[in-house]
Amino acid sequence: MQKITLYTTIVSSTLLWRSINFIMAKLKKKWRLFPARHQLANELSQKLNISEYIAQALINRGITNEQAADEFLYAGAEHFADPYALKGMSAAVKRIIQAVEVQEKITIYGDYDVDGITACATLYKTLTRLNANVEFYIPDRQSEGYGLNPAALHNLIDTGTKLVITVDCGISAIKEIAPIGDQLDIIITDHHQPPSELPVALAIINPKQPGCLYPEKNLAGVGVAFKLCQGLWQHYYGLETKFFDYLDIVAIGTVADIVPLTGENRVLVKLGLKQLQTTENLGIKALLEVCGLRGKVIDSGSIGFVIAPRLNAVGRISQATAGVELLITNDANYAHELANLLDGENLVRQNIEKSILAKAEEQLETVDVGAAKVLVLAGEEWHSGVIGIVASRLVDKYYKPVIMISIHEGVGKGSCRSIPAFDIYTALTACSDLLTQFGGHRQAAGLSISLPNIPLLRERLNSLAAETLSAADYVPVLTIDSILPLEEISAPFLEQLACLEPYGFGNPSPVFACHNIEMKEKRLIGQQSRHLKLKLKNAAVKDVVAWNMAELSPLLTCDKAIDLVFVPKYNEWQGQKNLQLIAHDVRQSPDSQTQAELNRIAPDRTCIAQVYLTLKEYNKLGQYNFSLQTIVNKISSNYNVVLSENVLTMALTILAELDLLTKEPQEPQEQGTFTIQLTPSPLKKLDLTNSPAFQESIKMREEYLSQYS
Ligand SMILES: [Mn+2]
Repeated sequence: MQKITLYTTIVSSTLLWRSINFIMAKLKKKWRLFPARHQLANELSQKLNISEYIAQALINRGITNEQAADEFLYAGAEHFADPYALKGMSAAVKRIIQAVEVQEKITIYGDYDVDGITACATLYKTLTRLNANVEFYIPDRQSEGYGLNPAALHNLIDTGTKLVITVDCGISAIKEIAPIGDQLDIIITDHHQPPSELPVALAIINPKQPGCLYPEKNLAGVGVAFKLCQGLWQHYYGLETKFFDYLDIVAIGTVADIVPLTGENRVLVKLGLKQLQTTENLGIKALLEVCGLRGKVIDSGSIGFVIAPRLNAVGRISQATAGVELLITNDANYAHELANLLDGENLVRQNIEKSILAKAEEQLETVDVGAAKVLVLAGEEWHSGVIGIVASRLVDKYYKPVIMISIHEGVGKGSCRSIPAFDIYTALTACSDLLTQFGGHRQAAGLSISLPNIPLLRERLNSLAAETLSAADYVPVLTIDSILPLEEISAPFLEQLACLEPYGFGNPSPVFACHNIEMKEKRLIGQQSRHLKLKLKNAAVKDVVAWNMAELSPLLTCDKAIDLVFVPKYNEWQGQKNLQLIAHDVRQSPDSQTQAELNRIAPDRTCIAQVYLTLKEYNKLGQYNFSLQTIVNKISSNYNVVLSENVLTMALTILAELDLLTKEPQEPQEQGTFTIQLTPSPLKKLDLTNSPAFQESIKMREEYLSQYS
């Protein structure tokens, strides 16, 4: 018995050690600060009456002039482009009107993902309001797959459909459409990349097709469907009538499809989110209630993490039709029934996901994960609708490219998710001789493979990654907009910050950093104590929450200083608004030894203040001429700090850039001596970050630290 216990102790401590090693590796993130553009930020800040830090965030997003910034901050419906600028719009509208007039049966042909479901619902609701005779069709994910298929089209012909309008699919359906001939009119609306040869259809609406001058190329499928609705509405009710009734649905599809939230997409989502908050849509209302979002602030995160997975779940597990039904129903009871169904399906999906994730982690136990460059995992009958999500989770956890392969009847179907440095599509192309089929893009792809080739693929991808990636490519990068003094965070600041929303793909939330903030309390919170809560010894902000970062806790010591990467947010609880920082990363500020090292590289605030005060003391005594060594000696005796002449020179440059002193070589020229005179103390509060040399200094210190962490 004794022996066995000992044995298990050894095994578990080895495992524990491995996992600790792993967590340490995972925690290490590189902090990368955007270059500060003080002059421009200052200019924008004054012209738009916004904080300089907000202006800098705009600049970081490529918005560098007043007009662009104004449009970005206050974008509204006036930025919607004319739907008739889409090639094919007039022809499509004309044919649909004709169908409405003679009550021909129209079928909307959609897709089982959230984009397809919402596109279908938006067009269905619009056509119903225009008194069309309309139905919809969503192919089954498992038995039919994505896009148009001949059997489904023939079935539609047999049941009396005269006009098919596709949403979120159809642009590649040359073969499927060709044999239909004139038995059916087809209007294609899609947003996927068109192939070189387009299908023969009555009209094609796709902003990416050749010859389409529409300015917004990145619309989701639901965005394209919405433009068609807008076009129809304008035809019936004139140019002046705005048609924005279903933007709540449009926002859900646009966020879920992960198209860039810039330009028209951003406006659609911005207005749509507002509409969601007070939605009249019975299905959405019921769904919000089921997932506990009723009455809460709904942002793009609520769509991405709560609403979309539930709509997606029905398409993944059973029938996506229920998703469309939910969005179009006018019956409150039915809406609740469907919302519960979706929620239940999502629970099923979560459980399948958990069990596959557990099996994947089990396989990883037998692999040297630290040494692997690409993780290739395979299992019998892993649910094909869920392996992509599991692959994403593993990428989040291990920060390595992951391929999850589900084996069914001797054939492997895989979902690939990658890290930014590794182009998985190009890598698969290089392995195409091992694959039966593959497709996708840089960060996500799919493949089919025969079983014997799986180990070969693993080997080939690992050596490819070993050749092309460096160790640094496996360190996640945290991009920081600017160093933000906590005193800057105020109600108006947060209001201005909110104008940059909605965040998401293509428009990430601004992220800030601060250094040397004393932390006086830490504790674990939440279920299974997964989250970390910190209390700061700071007048402006006291609370920091670090979601899912409990493992950082042992690395932090109370009553010492920390460095933080964060997003400021109001936390609303029981009617109380409380400012908190949502941490993206936390680390202990460098200890005194590292601090001393840092002071040999570049000056920080304290060091600059010491230089300033020392010079002030001399000037008071009427002394203006110095060698650098004199100042170094004086600072050393005053503060017990040894500065290098280099660092002192940088500090003097920073003070000069802030107009706090003038520094001239002494006349007659004597080697290494200067006349240094302080200017009268400035009245307004001093901002060190206005000095480019100070920015440079921060960067040098950051780089030094990143080598050490
Ligand atoms: Mn889509």
